[in-house]
Amino acid sequence: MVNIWGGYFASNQYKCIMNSGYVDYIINGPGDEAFPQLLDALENDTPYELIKNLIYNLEGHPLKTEKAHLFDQDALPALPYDYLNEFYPLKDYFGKTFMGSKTIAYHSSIGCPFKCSFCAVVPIYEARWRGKSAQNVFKDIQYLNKKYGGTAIEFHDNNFFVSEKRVVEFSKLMLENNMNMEWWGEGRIDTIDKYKDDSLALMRKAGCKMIFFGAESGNDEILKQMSKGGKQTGEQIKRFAARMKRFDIIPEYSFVLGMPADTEEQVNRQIDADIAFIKQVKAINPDTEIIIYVYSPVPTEGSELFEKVKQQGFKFPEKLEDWLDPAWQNFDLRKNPLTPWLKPYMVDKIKNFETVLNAYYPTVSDLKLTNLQKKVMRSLSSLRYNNDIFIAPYELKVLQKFWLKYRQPEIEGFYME
Ligand code: B12
Ligand code: SF4
Repeated sequence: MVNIWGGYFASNQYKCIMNSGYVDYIINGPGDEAFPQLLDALENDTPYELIKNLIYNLEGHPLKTEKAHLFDQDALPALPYDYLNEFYPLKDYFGKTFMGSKTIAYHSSIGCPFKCSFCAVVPIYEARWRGKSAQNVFKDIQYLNKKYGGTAIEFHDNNFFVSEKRVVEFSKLMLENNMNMEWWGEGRIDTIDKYKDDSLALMRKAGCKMIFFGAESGNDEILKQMSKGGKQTGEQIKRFAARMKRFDIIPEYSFVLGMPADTEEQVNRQIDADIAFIKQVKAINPDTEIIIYVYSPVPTEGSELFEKVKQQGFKFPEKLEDWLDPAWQNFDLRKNPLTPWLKPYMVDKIKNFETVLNAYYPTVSDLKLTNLQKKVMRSLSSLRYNNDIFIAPYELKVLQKFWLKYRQPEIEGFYME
């Protein structure tokens, strides 16, 4: 039997996978061409060594072939929704979310033109991005709406908003055709902060309800280390939250806490500073949704950040089996990494703050939360939130787990019915 793996984990952690002896080939990044080409080569016993986006072992060492160009997304054949529907009824995948009763998941572009030094997308796409035209995105959405009843959209692109022109064209098409659908996507603060006011107003009118942004940190030095700086600053993050409020678009800000620093005290101080910063953002625009990640390194070889991470003694598992260890699984879920600079009391502090924050400001994306539940949680957590008492919030944790069954959108996606 031949074993072929693909996806972000396989592409980024290829060394231990290829050394494990369980896997013969990895499709490194996009598999749309590489995978069928590899299957052809294996079936017909022809050479596979020149197939792009492939990893295989040569004399016991993993070898990566050249990366393929990202192909023109408009040149791809139309997605075979009707065919898919015969086997996997699409209606089963259109869940009820806070945006609409039947939410479509849609990928309108691949890659990302940026190189944030903590991001798993960078080693795969190497700062390249290609998107479908606004017209083709719209055509698919309209088809899914008319034929299958889709009423809202989650754009799963790494960066839906790279081109203002494309977003504006898409918004115009949605409006001109009275689509009346709400949508969500992921973007960058520094990119969208350059959008014209008219574009933002148009997007909102065309259904743009919430945008996920990597705010990451309020500290400009850290933003620089993450390769976000120069363009994104703490001041801009706050200003932009206020700007989004003006246009009634909910900014969903994701933060990465627990970055390496030279001393334990500095790491701890930065966590406190990030917590204080998040509270400032919330004070500016209380509707801002906050997502908290704990920094889990990805192998962005050559970046200043990854060098620092290695210097501080961090190492990925050398054996594939080690990834099955619950501690490494937690690492992969960005919740409790095994980074040498982060002490257990710091992880507790981050998680406790998250518990209090989610009680005081529950996500709007969890439809099942009742007003009564929100009110109770808010009053129970207000003393803690307002006085920075985050230690041991067991009463909130128990209620979130058993009464609210609180759902964190970053782990399980938006609440769906
Ligand atoms: C949607 C999504 C989610 C949804 C998933 C919903 C669902 N039911 O599927 C939710 C919100 C639940 C989610 C959760 C998480 N996610 Co997520 N998610 C995504 C997102 C936005 C899209 C993934 C997707 O569907 N892509 C569509 C497919 C077709 O594209 P693709 O995966 O790139 O696949 C191509 C190739 O890789 C290859 N390929 C892929 N698989 C295979 C398999 C084989 C055999 C072959 C040959 C080829 C192949 O071919 C495909 C076509 O070219 C990506 C970012 C992105 N835009 O890619 C992040 C992303 C995958 N998620 C990520 C993370 C970190 C998480 C969380 C850990 C976050 C958290 N703290 O909780 C959790 C993990 C949850 C879990 N239990 O595992 C990271 C992964 C980083 C990594 N592995 O190093 C990403 C890349 C985001 C990021 N920039 O950091 N996620
Ligand atoms: S902008 Fe987002 S997707 Fe792009 S490299 Fe940075 S973190 Fe990754």
